[in-house]
Amino acid sequence: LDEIVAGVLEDLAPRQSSTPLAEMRSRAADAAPAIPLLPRPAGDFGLIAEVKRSSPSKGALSDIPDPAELAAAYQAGGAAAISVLTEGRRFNGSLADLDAVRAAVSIPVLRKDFVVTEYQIHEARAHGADIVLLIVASLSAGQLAEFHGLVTELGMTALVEAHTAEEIAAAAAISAQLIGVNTRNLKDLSVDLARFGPLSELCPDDAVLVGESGVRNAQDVADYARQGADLALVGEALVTGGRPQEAVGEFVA
Ligand code: IGP
Repeated sequence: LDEIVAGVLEDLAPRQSSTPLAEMRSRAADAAPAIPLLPRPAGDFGLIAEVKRSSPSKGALSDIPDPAELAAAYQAGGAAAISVLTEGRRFNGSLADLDAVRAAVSIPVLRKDFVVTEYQIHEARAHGADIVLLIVASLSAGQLAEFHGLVTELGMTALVEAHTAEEIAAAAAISAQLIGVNTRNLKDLSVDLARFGPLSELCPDDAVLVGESGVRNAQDVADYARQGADLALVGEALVTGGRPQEAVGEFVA
């Protein structure tokens, strides 16, 4: 994680020198208002469908559709929101992908990146993001509280991602409304959906819960739902399955 964050900061430097923070702040303030994901309709299970080109565990995903077309298919299939990877080095994502997806859909869009500076939050909003991922494991308690406050202040929703009981306690401490439990082990990249249930029980009762990673099919989505998830975040299976619209429909049925 430290290595990924170092790369993220290196890639950020040239952007920040061409568009300084003050300018990015004003672009964020001028952007069309964020589209709310919350509250979710009661009893309605939702899918956050991800645009993903590559991953550290699988490498480049082959024959992936154009991000705008993929996102439009997700929306047509009934996705609750679209996640777009913008991290460049490991995931081969970009802000251009975020722009393309934003232009293609009217549902909430999540900027999925390793957010470690205030700048990236203004940048997300300036590029039309409605939701920003905050990964507890990559932030201090002070940064988590500060960034969560800024995301909220800009009218966006924070998806606070946790992997462990300690990280869920940190999410609860800032009263996160949307908590993602990532069932991928960050050290060995293995996925175990059964990690969701025990961790979800530690979350505040009023938080909306997202099961993240490892979904291969509708049964896996049902597995997250059975364990108490309100939403599932699905990348690879939708990107590589060849029928994104139909798959989203099947996964939320
Ligand atoms: C999607 P999958 O196994 O469906 O492709 O996983 C998503 O959970 C994964 O991309 C993810 C991620 C992250 C990526 C979850 N948390 C943090 C980068 C950073």
